[in-house]
Amino acid sequence: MSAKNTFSKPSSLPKNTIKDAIVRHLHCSLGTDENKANNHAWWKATCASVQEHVLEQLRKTQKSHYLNDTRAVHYFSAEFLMGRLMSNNLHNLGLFEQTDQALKELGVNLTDIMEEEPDMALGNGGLGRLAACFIDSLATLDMPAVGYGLHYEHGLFRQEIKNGEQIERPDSWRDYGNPWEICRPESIQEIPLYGYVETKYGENGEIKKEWHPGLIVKGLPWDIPVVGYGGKTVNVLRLWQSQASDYFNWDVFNAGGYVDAQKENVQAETISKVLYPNDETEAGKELRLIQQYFFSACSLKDIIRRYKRAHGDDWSRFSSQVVIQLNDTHPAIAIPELMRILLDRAELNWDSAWKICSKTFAYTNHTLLPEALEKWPARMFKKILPRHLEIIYEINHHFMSEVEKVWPGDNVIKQKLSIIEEGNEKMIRMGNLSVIGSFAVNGVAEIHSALVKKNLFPEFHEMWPNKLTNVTNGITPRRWLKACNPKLSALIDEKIGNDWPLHLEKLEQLSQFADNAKFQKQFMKIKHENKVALAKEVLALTGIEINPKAIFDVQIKRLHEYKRQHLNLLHIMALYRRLLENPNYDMQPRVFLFGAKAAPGYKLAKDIIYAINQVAEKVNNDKRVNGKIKVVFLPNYRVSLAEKIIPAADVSEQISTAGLEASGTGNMKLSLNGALTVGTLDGANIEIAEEVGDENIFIFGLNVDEVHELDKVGYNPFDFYYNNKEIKAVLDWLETDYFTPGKPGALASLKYSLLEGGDPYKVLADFESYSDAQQKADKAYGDKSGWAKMAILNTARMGKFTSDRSIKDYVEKIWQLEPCTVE
Ligand code: 26Q
Repeated sequence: MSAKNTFSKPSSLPKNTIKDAIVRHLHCSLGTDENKANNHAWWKATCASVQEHVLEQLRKTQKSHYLNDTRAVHYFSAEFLMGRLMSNNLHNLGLFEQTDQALKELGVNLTDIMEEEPDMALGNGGLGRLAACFIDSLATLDMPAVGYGLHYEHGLFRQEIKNGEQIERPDSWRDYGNPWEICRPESIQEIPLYGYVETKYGENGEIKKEWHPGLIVKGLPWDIPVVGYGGKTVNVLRLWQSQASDYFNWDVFNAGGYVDAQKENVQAETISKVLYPNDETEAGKELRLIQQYFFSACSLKDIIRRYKRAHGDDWSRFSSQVVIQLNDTHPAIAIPELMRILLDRAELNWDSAWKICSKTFAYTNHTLLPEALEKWPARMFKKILPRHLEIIYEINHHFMSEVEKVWPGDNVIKQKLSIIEEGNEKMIRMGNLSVIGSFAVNGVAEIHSALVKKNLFPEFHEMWPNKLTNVTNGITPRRWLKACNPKLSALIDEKIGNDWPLHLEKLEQLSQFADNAKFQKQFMKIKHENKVALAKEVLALTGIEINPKAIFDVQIKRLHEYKRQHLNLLHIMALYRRLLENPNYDMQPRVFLFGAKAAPGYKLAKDIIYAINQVAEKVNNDKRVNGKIKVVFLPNYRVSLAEKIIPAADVSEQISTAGLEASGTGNMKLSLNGALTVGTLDGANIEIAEEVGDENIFIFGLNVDEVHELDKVGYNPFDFYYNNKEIKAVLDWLETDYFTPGKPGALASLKYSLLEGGDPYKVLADFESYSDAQQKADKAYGDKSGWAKMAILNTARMGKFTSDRSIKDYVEKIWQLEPCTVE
């Protein structure tokens, strides 16, 4: 690949121009003036001025892609967790300092007005944020790319904590308008749903299928410009909003399909109303499948319209111009949808259609958890997408003949590889469909991809040894270092120059200063200042005072048993107990910070949040603790909060049961900002350990093979309960009313899940090793210079984890794109 991207100096404008533009928008777009404007108005006026530059580059980019007839990647994702855009856009355009200065002269503080921007929280967690980092890198590397997804009216719920418990409130990120997005009514698409399939015979006796939908909905696209670093390429993220269609199919009405559709009570507008949390209860499932089809179908139509504009009805070049990356199986329905268009609309024969289709899609897997692999009841497909069900059966039929050639007569293997799961209720396995319909399949970290080959899809790997591959995840250093940690960024600029955001491997040059006492002081002074800033934020958000000299130990991620926030909590309780038993117990003061949303229907996850808050209440107010432990649960964890926590972290908790966290990406962000990882040999932690060196990370616990071995011999959590006094004491403590005065047993579900419940995530098996690793971290922090050296080496050795590297890997191994430069 020839994606040479030399650092081009970001554009710069005289600050008067910026100042004038902001004032002009204040007057002409917002109808206010400098004296009346509040922070919100200043924010909007600043957005509008920035957007002028963005749109100029967007136009040039689109022209350049069109004139060069470029091959492009289309990143299909049900989630894009973009966060706020102002700071990122300013940095990527190279306009941050000048805008800061211009606003200062107007008496306005840029940091304050950036707080006005609501997060675009159109995602659950890692998978959605990965999509956001990837589109940043694609634009930065001048790759022709479009992100496609859903324009949810409500993003992930807003979390409030009341009496220690999580309450979900609607997230209304667009209540006062989103200044970054552009509505494109000229590109509306119409999407069919429900109804029935008619079989017809053509003139030559050939069979033809015609789908008579029962409902047609409109897809209205909203474009969000994605500015690459350096401000040259501006790609788009196109998000679809559903609307009722005025179009009415009278045929179907007469055939009774309308009533059918009404009975389903699917109001077109509800399709893009809410983002589903990642637990998914049976009740809401149907709408989720419709969401998936809706955005996949809109996006495919959009791609085909653009392709036809350049190539007419000649399908022969489609797969050389278009590659579609499926972010998990959520958009996998795009595979039968493209087949439907090629067969029923373009009237290609099966083999020609399949050839195109199977050269167009590639699929990224993000999980090995069996309960997280998507399956849909065949009867639901029949109702909503009757033609797609037929096509899926036919894809499966063709595929089964391939299997027969490799394993003649082997019905066990056929059952395993079939797209259809037989049983009481026939199910469609979206993972199998995705592997069969894609030319490449990747996991998201080395260990995860190895397990995909070995445990998840071993027979597919045997059939197609080159299809399964690895692309290790990455994060954009523009948002996750340059923008969120300006002081450290300035120090790095001073030491090694300012092109590291484009060439993150250059951070390695910092390692020459790792032993330098002066640099250590500078590095740790910045960490301290970031901790002071976070302490202020924590006080404002929770009323809890924390000591910036204490170790800031953070665990920030979705709440899930496999991520083991409860392992962290049990250890905190153990420390508390040690302090009560021995007031002179030797430990560095430590602040344990948690940020996590639990899926609304995930009872035990909510119980863990409650337990953290109840333990916090007790520990924080116990004089005997003498300030040595503080526990803080920060409500409503989201991208913008992560940007405040990460620069202030000393310790990063990455403590999933080995084999269960596909990659993790928070682990990369924290280490990049100089936090030391306490972690298991899981996901990308393994590669982080390889990069930073074993002496700069605290690894503990069972590895993947040992977890597997323990399962084979039979894991009994009671062995650990009875053989480790501390484990027994803290678990029994949970059952008393010590942490929940007047409410004994309020935390008992946690103990139950770890004992009678079988402790499926091996919390007790890893407890002792975890406690030892924490003790090592505690000792290490006592040596100020030693700690500084380790922290510096973490930052210096994170170069591999830039999402630019991930994107270059995708480009080389899968997408085969060429960069297209923009003037
Ligand atoms: C599925 C069905 C119905 C409703 C929701 C969902 C759903 C939604 C989101 C299922 C899963 C997700 C998100 C998964 C996710 O974030 N996975 C994470 O992906 C990261 C990026 O690759 C990895 O780093 C994490 O290890 C992985 O957990």
